[in-house]
Amino acid sequence: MTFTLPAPVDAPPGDHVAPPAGPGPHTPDPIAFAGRAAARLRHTDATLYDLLNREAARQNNTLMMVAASSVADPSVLACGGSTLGNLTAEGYPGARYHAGCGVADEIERLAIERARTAFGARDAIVQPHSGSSANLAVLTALLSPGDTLLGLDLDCGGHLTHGSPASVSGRYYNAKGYRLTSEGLLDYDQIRELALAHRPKLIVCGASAYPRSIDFARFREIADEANAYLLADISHIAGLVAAGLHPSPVDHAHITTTSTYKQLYGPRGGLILLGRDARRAGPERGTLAATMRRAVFPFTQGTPDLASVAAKARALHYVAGPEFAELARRLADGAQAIAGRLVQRGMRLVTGGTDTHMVLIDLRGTGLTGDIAEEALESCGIIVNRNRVPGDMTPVRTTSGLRLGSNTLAARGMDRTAAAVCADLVADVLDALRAGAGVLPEAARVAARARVVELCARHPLPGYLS
Ligand code: DSN
Repeated sequence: MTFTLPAPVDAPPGDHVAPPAGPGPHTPDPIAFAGRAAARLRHTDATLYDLLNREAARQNNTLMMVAASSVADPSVLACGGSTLGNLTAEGYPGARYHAGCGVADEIERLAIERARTAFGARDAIVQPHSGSSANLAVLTALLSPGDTLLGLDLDCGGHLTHGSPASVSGRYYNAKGYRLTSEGLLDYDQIRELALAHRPKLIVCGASAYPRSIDFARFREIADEANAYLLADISHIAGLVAAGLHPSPVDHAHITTTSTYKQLYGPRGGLILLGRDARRAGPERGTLAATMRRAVFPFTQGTPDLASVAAKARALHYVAGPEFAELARRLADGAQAIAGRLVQRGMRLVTGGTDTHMVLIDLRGTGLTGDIAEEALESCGIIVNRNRVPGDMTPVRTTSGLRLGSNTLAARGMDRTAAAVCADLVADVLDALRAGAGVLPEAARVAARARVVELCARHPLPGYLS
């Protein structure tokens, strides 16, 4: 099957047929049916219902401190479970390959407009199923198999899609990696040297485990000098960027990507954003923005998940509003408080602290490994993830570090003081684990669990219980 180039998103609307009727007496409420659906599920599939219930309880009764996670407002999840999930619609607004997409077109245009507003972007593509899908679309659009890309090594905090041999990004392309200084910081001189030596077609900046600010302007200087495209993956810091608490890459990078479920408190999904380079010529035909649209559909994805697009629209509306600025401030303050308290408690942190939501504990020299520490914390209801730290020689499933984040704590309304209490809890468990030579004494586990339950009760997940 061949496809014609989808029309640009900003093409004049009108090439779709309006839906025959608006809401009427036989129109199901797009969201309220969820309550009836829950009852239906309970009666027809009690096994699954119970599992979903257990997961809801687990989330409310544990301290989620995984830096890559957050908690979406229930209205975001409801959009994701709306009737839009029934719609099949390839293509873009005004240029679909199926009938019946008039309302979906309006919703996708709304999501695009909200993404542009939230990030000050000239263009946005809201269909990627995830941050990884967004990155792979960019890679496949800009590189041919065998072309060179330069990204942060996975064991220095890079992402699988930035050139890891475990992913398409490192298997199909000639991936070169840059590393960190001995203090765990990006080394822009080294990145420049590697860029000039290897002449990559694409440089990727952004990270999954890097707690400090990234100088996107410096990356663009290097990319321009090496005649490379620059991709900024801001999946971890998108909320801080939107709130102005971290410099934005949108007008520095040729293309910016992000997942939507971390700091945007949205559904699982991804975005592609374009700034000042949106209208420049792409590598083949049309603008860079048009190239990216084709890269998502039809090159790497088929039908979009339009319910997820609606959920992104909902989350992005919140991101652009005043409450989000407070939330972002709280999550940045919370991470500072966690880092400060952990240092006071004698823990070594990668880079000594944080500029973001993320804190990386270096467990080397403590006698503990990341996997043992992660498991002990989970047994107390504190959810973190084991993570390699720069220079880590342990296997990926063992690791010498822990990665913590403040996104969900902030959403639960926790201020600096409450975040420091969470850090104390982590430190108490790790101290007890060390004292027990890698086995957490039961009394310590019970005491920590009780404090977690009490904290969670005081700071319930927002909007889920009432
Ligand atoms: N990129 C993975 C992480 O940072 O944990 C999942 O989002």
